Amino acid sequence: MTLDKTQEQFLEEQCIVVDMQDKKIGADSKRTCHKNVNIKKGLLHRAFSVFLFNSDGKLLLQQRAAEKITFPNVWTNSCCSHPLSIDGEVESKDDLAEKIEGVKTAAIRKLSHELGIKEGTIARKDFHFLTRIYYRSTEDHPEWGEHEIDYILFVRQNVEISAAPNEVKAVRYVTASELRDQLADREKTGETFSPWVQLIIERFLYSWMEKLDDIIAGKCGIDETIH
Ligand code: DMA
Ligand code: MN
Repeated sequence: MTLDKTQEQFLEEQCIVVDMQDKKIGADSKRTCHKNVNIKKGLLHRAFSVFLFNSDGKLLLQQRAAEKITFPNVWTNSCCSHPLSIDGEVESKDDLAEKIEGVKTAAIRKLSHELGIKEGTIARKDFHFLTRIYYRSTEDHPEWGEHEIDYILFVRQNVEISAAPNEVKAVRYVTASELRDQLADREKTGETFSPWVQLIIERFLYSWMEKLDDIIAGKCGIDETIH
């Protein structure tokens, strides 16, 4: 199968390889990190998932572009990617606060790249780290999968979106109840959702949305557990 040329270039990005405690043990290409053969040997990398809400508390969903090599066309959370093994995104010592700062830098970079939200639009302090989720999927595609420690970031801000067509097919804002209905109706509508967003929605998201005001006010503290 031929891969999209633009997306193929991104396969050379250097992801941060970690152990099960999220301690950095090296770097490897996005290509190597996402091949099921390597995942099955235990190769694990760091990622992030941004959940962006507007001032009404509606969540921004994105549908991934058909060109995406991993998980094309599926609906997922606002923006996902990986902090890279580059200055400002990788930590110098095994310190969670420093890792979170690196993830925020990567999130700012990808919100701009995927959704056209210019750097500086969302202040660093307005990204609220909630927790880390360990996640693995090798069943959706014969060749490509995911195996990550995923940093969850919440933002509530109205933003102007100008999506990159090679990354994003569509976007929409949903309430919690609309999201419930859309998941329940997916056989009927033919929409598909990413396996990680399904896991996060089922296990965590609705209770987080109920306390969105407290999360955004910084009242919930940092969870050091990896779930
Ligand atoms: C990977 O996101 C991150 C998660 C949490 C699955 P992605 O495949 O969208 O990465 P990228 O945008 O860098 O291709
Ligand atoms: Mn990944």
